[in-house]
Amino acid sequence: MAQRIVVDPVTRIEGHLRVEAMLDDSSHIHDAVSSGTMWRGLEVILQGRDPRDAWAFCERICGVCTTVHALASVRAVENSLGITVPRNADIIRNIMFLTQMVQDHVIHFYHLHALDWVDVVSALKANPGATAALAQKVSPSWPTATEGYFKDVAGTLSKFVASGQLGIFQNAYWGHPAYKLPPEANLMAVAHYLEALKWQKELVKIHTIFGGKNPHPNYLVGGVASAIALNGDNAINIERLTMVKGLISDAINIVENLYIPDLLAVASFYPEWTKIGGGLGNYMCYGDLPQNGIGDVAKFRFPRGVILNKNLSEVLPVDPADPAQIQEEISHSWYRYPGGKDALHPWDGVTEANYTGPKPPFKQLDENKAYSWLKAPRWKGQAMEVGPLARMLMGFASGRADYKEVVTAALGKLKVGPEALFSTLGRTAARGLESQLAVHWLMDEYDRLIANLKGGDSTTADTQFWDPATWKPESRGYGFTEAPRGALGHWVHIKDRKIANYQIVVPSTWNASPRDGKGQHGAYEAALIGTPVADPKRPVEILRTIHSFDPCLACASHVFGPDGEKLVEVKVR
Ligand code: NFE
Ligand code: MG
Repeated sequence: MAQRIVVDPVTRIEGHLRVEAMLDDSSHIHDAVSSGTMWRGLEVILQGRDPRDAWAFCERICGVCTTVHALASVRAVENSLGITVPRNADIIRNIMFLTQMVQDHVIHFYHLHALDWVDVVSALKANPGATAALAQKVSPSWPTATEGYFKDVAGTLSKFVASGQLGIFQNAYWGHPAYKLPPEANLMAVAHYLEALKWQKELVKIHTIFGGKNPHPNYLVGGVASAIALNGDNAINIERLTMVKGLISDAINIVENLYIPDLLAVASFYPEWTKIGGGLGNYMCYGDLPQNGIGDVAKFRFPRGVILNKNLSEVLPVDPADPAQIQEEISHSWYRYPGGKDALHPWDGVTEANYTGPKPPFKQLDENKAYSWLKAPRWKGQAMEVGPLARMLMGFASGRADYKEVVTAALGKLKVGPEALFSTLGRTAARGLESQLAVHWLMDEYDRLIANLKGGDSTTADTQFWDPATWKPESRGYGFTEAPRGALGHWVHIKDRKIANYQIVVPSTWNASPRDGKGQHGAYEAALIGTPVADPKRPVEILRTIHSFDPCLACASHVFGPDGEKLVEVKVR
């Protein structure tokens, strides 16, 4: 029967997202609405401040992508002021960036997304001996694959369930027929969920070494806030760097022997999800991981570009500084632009709230009017998907052998062709394959750092333009990165040594964007269309596709209600 399903809030994400899905008579989604339901106004807070401080404010947009806003911010200010950072600073930033990416992807897979595919309650029916045999087959190099170990995990789990306090496993559609894993695979996944949870806090010690803390490590305009003296006692020395190397080795072990085997094992039970959830078919990357300075885009390990209509034979160029390329539209957003304009490049961007939605509590949004706190970013007027799938496709389409190798190996193991990438499962797999590349690049960056230090260069910052007296009266700049969820850009306009305007366009804003003036859907909305929903009261299918993007609405709207009021009407788990 035709009906409208509301999921609000979508959980196991960061921030506040509401999704409305319209079902047709055959219970397929024929249209969808993605709405960011909170507002903060960070871009407004930045106006009038010292541009050297902007990173510290921006970084606190989010506790999930804990460093990327600082990175984009210092790059924007450096671009504006004409600062080139020393080689060590580029490398240390790359190390901090990759550390965050790998941690975030592992957390997403095990802790935010796996429970869409893994039925925790079914794990109670597993035979621990059979689970150990399965685990030995799936990941032969992982040490915990014993009967006794799985018996213990099952015991802990049944105590949770018996007490009625599922804690972190509360609230999901347990027992839903869409869960396809046998009990043993479910138990294995639950055990690895707990192991990954313990490990993820270790990796980010790399941030505490180079940036003093995590989350939100320290950054610096002109370089990094890490003094290095290999044989000293009062700076980062060889003992600390050796610890970094150990943490990277552990990360390689986790990604190769736990994450990737689990990902492929789970994926093999859900082949139908390689045909669902593809969506826009347009992909965009700004690129990152400079090997020869931020200006040498051709040498980035994450390539820049746009792919249109799934056409992998052509990668189009992207220029974040070109007002004709990147614009944010507001025809379906709760904002106002001066002069009634509908689209602005971020250098001229304006953040002025204009709520015109229904008075809460309300039943449904009207997609023909404004319906989100997210703007609608567009590339040359087109909606784009950003993120791990976009990056893997960009590497593949750019002819990069390293990308082709991991993609081809995974497709071979799952016995599917490249078209399977354009799907919900393709998006989820891309995140794992990207982690496989990223974790080895992390070790490469570490080796580059050591080589550079041993070559006698220990400079980590260039402070010649630190003093505002050296700045031009007015300048503009942009900074970018490939955040875990995709292309992230910051644009700054500096005037009289202060921030005159600051605009942030975030990956989840691209992906979760509302419709634009031409009625084009954002990536979430487009990906939901065509999805069959077996039970409208328990729409696990909606969660699978939305979670495959790894939403972060805290980033996306960089904003929340002045009274923290909830705009919630219907609660679906
Ligand atoms: Ni808050 Fe973020 C990432 C940024 S949003 S998580 O990754 O930038 O998409
Ligand atoms: Mg913004």
